[in-house]
Amino acid sequence: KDVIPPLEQLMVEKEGYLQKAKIADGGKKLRKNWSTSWIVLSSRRIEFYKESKQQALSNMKTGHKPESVDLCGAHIEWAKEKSSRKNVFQITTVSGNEFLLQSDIDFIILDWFHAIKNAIDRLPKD
Ligand code: I3P
Repeated sequence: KDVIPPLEQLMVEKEGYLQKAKIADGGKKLRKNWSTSWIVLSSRRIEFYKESKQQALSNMKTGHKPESVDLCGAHIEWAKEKSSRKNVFQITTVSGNEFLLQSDIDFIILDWFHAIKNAIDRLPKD
């Protein structure tokens, strides 16, 4: 166990706070529940932390794991019709998990959209 992933998978490309709602798990619809999440994008995955960055870092030492999303084969698209909020996009994973991400601040959500889209486009589709 404790396999160390390749270095490029450990490289953080972007991190920050966004509003997040998971709306499906394995294709099964979930009740929408928005909350603030600290989000870490690396080349092939996104990690969603429920806590602040500081809290998440201290929890890591105790083996606490964030929700981790494999971006291989994932889709990203704007999802205006999925929320009454502005600036919402959706990530759908191969495993059928669906996440909405949102910020009221236009440049923040645009930066995230392009960063995640670029990461997905660089990955093999399967
Ligand atoms: C939901 C909550 C969400 C809202 C969602 C509501 O109600 O108000 O914030 O999504 O709308 O159903 P509840 O807390 O009772 O589950 P938005 O903020 O994204 O609009 P929806 O059902 O139209 O998705």
